[in-house]
Amino acid sequence: MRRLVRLACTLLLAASTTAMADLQVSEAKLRMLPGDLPAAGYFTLTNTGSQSVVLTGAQSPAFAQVMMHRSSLEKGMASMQHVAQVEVPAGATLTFASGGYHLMLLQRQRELALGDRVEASLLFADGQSLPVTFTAVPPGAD
Ligand SMILES: [Cu+2]
Repeated sequence: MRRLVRLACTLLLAASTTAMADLQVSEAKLRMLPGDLPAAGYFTLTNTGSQSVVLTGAQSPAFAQVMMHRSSLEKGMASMQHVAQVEVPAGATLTFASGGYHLMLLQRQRELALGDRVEASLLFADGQSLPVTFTAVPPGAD
């Protein structure tokens, strides 16, 4: 029985590895602000697979907390909402960028300098996670 369970786990792992190959991340950048202000995470996520995926958040060992937000302009006022999940349909590209979806990363766990590479994972509703390397960029960078 134990062996069967282990086999099942191995198969599941193999399956999830295949599915993750259908997701591509590019342009992963962390816009750094001075002091202990939160950093903003931007990236482009493309789902090249045949099934939709649901992004539920992210985590990074370099930050105590990572939240998913969406900025919008309402009647000329900029506001920011917490986002619990974002669906990425098959074949679609989701962009996290200034003025729209972004990650908000709080409480740095170590010193970060511009140009540093910061490891993080994107988390999905089915339990999978996708490793992403962000590059720390200055506040004014796109
Ligand atoms: Cu935010």
